[in-house]
Amino acid sequence: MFTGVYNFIYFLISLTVSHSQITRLYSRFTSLDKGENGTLCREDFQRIPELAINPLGDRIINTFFPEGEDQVNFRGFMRTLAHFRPIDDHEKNKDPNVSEPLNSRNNKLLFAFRLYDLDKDDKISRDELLQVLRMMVGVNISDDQLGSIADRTIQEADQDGDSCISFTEFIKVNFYTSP
Ligand SMILES: [Ca+2]
Ligand SMILES: [Ca+2]
Repeated sequence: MFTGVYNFIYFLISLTVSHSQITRLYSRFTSLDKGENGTLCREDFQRIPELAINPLGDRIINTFFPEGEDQVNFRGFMRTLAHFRPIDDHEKNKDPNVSEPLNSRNNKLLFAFRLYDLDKDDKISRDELLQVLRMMVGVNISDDQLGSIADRTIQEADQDGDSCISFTEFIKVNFYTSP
């Protein structure tokens, strides 16, 4: 059914948001801003059909909001969208004194990692992985099959034997490859 666990995971991540969706999101900022006060709230995002039907929609929406805040201004909106831009070729020759762009491979990986790491302990546990798998595949795959996908993924990624996937381990297994 799948060519491999990692391809499967990559497939899941690639489903979360496409570039064209983001472009449309960008142009919608002002039309979404029902209060016309220059900020968006969670309900504004939930009106976006692509996010409403996306199993990871709520998690993606949460990434727009700084801890404890329920409004995002245009600057914050753009900052989150920047993670989804294709990686620029100039990145290879970048000046090491300039801070890493948000759409660098590392930052994209970190962004993907955080979609999984719900309790923000910097590790993806089996439960967290299962939650994402379950949201994405819905009822098409049994709990047993999902469990064994999660187990195999963790087994292959886990290098320090804590049965969780750290960000370092996440990078090494190439969960997510930029298009
Ligand atoms: Ca975690
Ligand atoms: Ca580990």
